[in-house]
Amino acid sequence: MKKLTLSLILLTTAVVAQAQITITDAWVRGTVPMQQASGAFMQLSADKDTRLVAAKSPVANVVEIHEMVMDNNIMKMRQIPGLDIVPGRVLELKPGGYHVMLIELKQQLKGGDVVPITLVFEDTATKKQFTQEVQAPVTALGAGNMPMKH
Ligand SMILES: [Cu+2]
Repeated sequence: MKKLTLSLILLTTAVVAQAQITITDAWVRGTVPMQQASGAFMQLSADKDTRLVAAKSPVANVVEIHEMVMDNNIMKMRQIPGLDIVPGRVLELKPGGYHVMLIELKQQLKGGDVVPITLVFEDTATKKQFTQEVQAPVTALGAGNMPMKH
């Protein structure tokens, strides 16, 4: 099965160019010492139907894609297998909505730090996976509602 998938990928890469992904306004919420998890947020757009299927970062052992859902009037978050990016529309990852969850943090995330995040995408048509890295600055705790400093 794996062999078949691989040859299929090789076959399609030759004729189809990879989608262009634009990532803007990426940021990570700062943490207090010993905090286990945090969220990363950004805006994603693509010139072809693409799916965000995974993410990784050197600051966390586990990275998941999450959504927020109402469960008995309580906002909860849960893992989802992926997020579709439709050309011409911006997919927004924001507090209270979709986010990239950094779990089992290896270090405290402080304001001014920059967190590299590797996003794994899948071309919806070809099923070909590719990665793109984004450097997400850490927003200090409590600074979320403040205007940007220059
Ligand atoms: Cu989450």
